[in-house]
Amino acid sequence: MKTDILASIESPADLAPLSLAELESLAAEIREFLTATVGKTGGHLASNLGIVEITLALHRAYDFSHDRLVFDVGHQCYVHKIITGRRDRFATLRQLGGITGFPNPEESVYDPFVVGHASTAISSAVGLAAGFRLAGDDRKVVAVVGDGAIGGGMCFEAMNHAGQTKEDLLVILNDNDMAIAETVGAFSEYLTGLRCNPGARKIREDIARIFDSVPLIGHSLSGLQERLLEIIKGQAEPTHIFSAMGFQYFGPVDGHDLSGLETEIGALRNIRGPKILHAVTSKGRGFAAASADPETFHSAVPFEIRAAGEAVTLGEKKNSYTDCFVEQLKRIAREDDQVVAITAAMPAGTGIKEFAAEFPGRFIDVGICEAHSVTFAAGLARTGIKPVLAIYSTFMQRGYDQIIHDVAVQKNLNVTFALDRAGLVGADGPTHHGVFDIAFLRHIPGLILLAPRDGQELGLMLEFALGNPGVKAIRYPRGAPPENIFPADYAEVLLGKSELLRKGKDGAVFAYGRMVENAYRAAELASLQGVDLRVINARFAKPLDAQAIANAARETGLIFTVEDHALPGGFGSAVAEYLADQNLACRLRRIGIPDRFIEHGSCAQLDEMLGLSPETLCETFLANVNL
Ligand SMILES: Cc1ncc(C[n+]2csc(CCOP(=O)(O)OP(=O)(O)O)c2C)c(N)n1
Repeated sequence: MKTDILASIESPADLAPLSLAELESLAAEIREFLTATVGKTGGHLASNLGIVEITLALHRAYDFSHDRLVFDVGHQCYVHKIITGRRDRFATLRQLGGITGFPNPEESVYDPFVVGHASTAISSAVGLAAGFRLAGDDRKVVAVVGDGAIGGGMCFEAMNHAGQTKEDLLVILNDNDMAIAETVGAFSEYLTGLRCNPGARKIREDIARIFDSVPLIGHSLSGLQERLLEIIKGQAEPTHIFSAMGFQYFGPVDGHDLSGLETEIGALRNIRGPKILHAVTSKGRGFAAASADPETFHSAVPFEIRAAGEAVTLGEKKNSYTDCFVEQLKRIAREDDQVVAITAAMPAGTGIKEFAAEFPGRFIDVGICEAHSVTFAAGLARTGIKPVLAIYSTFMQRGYDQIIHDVAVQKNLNVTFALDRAGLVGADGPTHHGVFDIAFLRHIPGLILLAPRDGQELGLMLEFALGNPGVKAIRYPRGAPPENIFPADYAEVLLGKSELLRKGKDGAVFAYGRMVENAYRAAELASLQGVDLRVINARFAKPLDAQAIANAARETGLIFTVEDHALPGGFGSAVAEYLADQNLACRLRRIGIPDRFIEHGSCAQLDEMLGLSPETLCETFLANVNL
């Protein structure tokens, strides 16, 4: 038997000659390789450790340079990347200039789409299958979806569609009973029922045999008898949800049994129409630390392996904006029992897990269902509750119409959106940067948009939001807030009022959210060059502080806006609109994220690259000031 098999895998074709024993050794080598590499780069370890055998079995049964393989979310594509020619570059995973942490067609023909958000794979797979059918192309399509992501509404919409049109596709349901945290929802309980009933498959097969052997059902039985039989069959048939959606259901199978998977997937390749293979896997498999704590190792920070399978994480943990948010939310909730927190499957990432520890009855996890979470918050608010929906900016993109139609149009609902990870997020890259929220919220009538300059101000803004009716969105970034940089006291948070942080006559800098720190530092640097800049913490992108902008325009004749948000439609655009509408003659320089998708890299690297670091901001300030 070969050893060091991984080194010989340049493409999936190299898997074909391997024996079962060699494949099993390869699976073990891949797990070791994954753990060692992700330990250095950080990344989505636990999900990838759980999907090694499924990935190998799929690549043995199909040729995905021709057929198509779509991963849902895409965070579990590392094994796929390793065997599709990217092993040599794997050490650059998620690093600036290196390979991405998600599927990427620019890297490989084996990746049909860029992905990063959940619950899209079945839809895009149905689209591919329909496209191939229309073209008379016999290519096969496979979608891999987790038990967390399948609870998202798009999956049901896609199955509903494919089940009727009978598109030819295979869905692999990778069921590890976990999203990032434990999977929630009734559908998840249903899957647990299937998973935990080892006899279910046998019973189902027996029932199918019995019913198939009843001769000429439609002819020999009356309509009523026939319907009765269908009902009995439906009751005894535990997979009726998938059947009702028009999918043939197979499984549950052991998702780590390579031989079983090969047989099953090989057979399914030849069955036409929509079908689902339910494979049960274990998240973090093969690395004790990750299987013991799959939530932490879902998206792991770099770590060191101490003893066999035992990890230590590196780097000290700093107090983050998320920590400040949850501390402040708990403080307010102690005083106000109407405050209820909602998360869409991100209890740890948003800090809501800690809120739940203190207020278990006032915490709701709706699953990976962002659109629903917004409308659900509207329902709660109608009953007098003050919902706080903590959600990453990028995932809030899923709730756009719901924010307008189900919340804002109602005018008087008290709903607060806590938009975590707003701005650049670093290694997860373009699908995860939260750089569009100001643009997709700013035009909604009545909506109030805030961003704090630090953790303490986040608390003040949260208090303001919960104390005022209507829709409010507070955006705050990933990472640690600044400490001891600004003048110590905080001006009261008043609707549409900014805060003056530094006086100056040569120009005025209006900075928003995380950029207040960088702009303030940049102004200090500029003062060393004899340039005297006013720095304003804008606080509100809507309503704007019209008075402060008008004063700055008249008194300095030069305004800079600084934001870690896309320039089109952002805070700077709002200021430009105001200046134009008021006929205020003033030079304006908008600084922010250009009109393109921003790659992955550390936030500090990206800031530098985009001219948002204190040093690069200072250069722009100096280049534009006329002394
Ligand atoms: C729309 C959206 N919401 C939230 C997330 C964050 N997220 C990434 S992976 C994940 C859990 C996915 O669980 P599952 O589909 O079961 O896959 P597993 O990691 O367990 O293999 C979540 C919530 C996301 N990527 N997209």
